[in-house]
Amino acid sequence: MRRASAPLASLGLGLALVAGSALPASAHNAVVSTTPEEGETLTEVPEFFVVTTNEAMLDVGGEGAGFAIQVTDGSGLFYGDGCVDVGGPSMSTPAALGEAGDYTMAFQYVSADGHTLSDTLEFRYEPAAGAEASAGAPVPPTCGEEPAAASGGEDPATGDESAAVLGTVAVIGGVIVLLAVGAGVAVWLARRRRG
Ligand SMILES: [Cu+2]
Repeated sequence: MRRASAPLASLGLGLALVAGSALPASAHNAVVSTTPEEGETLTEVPEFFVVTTNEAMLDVGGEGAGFAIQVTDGSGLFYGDGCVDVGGPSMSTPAALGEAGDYTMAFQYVSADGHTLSDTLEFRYEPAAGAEASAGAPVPPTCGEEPAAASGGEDPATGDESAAVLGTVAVIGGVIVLLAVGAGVAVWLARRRRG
């Protein structure tokens, strides 16, 4: 009972901290490194394209909702499989590139404060002669689907509006709980360290 009360009190304090700081904008995650870097010339395709920020990204639900890395060539064709893996402060996607030329990497992530941020960077690809070029797709790839299935107009979207609203409410609630727990743990750890 005595042991449980410290974390619980910390959680309460965490909730209070979150409530008190919810209105003043907290700092956004800042990008600290990317693969490739802005303006870089790649001579071979890296294993992953990566964006790393200064703190953990907010992957509510653990499925990468709101996260994206899109690589396009000079003619607007998309490369890669559309899958994004979020881990702590970084997100990555398996890298693929086509012919030599100029490319753009656009990316979007959810900051620790719940805000969605995006940016783009330019890079160049100059592979050795004979390097294998991946095929580009005319539309952004969707993770888990074959690229550019430009056939039948069947739209698999089924969610109605109330489901979307409920989902939004659930996400906001989840964010608040996560922030509160995080702040509580931080306070608890700080107290432990001090004590
Ligand atoms: Cu923000």
